[in-house]
Amino acid sequence: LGSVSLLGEDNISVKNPWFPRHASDLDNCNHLMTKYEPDLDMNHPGFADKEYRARRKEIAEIAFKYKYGDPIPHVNYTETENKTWKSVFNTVLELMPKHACIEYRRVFKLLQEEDIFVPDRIPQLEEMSQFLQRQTGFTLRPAAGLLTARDFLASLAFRIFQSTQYVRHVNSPFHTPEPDCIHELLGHMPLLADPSFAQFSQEIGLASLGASDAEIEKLSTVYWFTVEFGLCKENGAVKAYGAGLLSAYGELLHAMSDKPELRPFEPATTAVQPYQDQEYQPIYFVAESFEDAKDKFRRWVQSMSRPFEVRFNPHTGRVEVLDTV
Ligand code: TIH
Ligand code: FE2
Repeated sequence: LGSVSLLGEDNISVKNPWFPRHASDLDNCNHLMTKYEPDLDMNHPGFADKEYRARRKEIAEIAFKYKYGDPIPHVNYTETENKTWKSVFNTVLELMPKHACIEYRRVFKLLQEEDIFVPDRIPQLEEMSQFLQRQTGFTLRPAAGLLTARDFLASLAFRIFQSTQYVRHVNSPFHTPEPDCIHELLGHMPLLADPSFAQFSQEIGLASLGASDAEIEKLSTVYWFTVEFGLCKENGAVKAYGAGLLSAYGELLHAMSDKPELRPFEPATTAVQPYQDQEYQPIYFVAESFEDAKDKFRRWVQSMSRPFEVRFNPHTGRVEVLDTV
């Protein structure tokens, strides 16, 4: 008999599960989910478009070759891709003053002042990564597509956001069921440049390291209803901060109409709310503020079963593990 280790429900060692301890370990955290790939999903607008599929492959190659520390390679976006960006960008410009939270609006303006957000061209991930680094220490790394929740959440622990770099199909500019760089750039980037939101994102990431499969499911549900589709209160009104709303004109208007149900954000119940990603959400959760969401989230994370605590050491860039049992 060899050494005996304690195994959890998913057969990984409970006391010593592998998870990334440093940003360079994320080179091993880019497993893809294939459910929405244009090659495999007959409903994808790019399914019958050979040229689109070839373009997706070309851009995905960048992510497959990418290693920690590399600058993110430049993509020469085509006229069609830039046109798609422009139409989404213009709808955001139009809807943002009324519906986006103040944190989003503040950074959006900054990005315009720095000429990173302009109507005529898609920002490059590398320039965006450098911008974020100056604001909150977040950086980007290119992702080939939708990642597993475990890999995606793990990167957040290091203030790294794995971002797609390809563009949605020109025939569906205002909503896509899979992430694309327009969603990442217009939806996620402004909030990742907000200090309080950046902290919240990192804490979801830290909570995911070494968590069980069941807990990863709960954390990704919380992520879904906050970072992707969250609403928050602002001077008595309801505003959007979720990236999936801010990058999708149709869903933003749906969220702001009287059709969906709005519930208060409460991690324990939000975490078990079933969700789908094919159509607009029937339910949204409303946070009092980022600070309040963070407080509630922290208290809830304490109830997780992980037999250790983790902490990010910003001086070394390493995650330290503290035994609690
Ligand atoms: N539905 C969003 C959009 O069209 O921009 C993209 C996604 C958000 C969450 C998952 S995919
Ligand atoms: Fe997203």
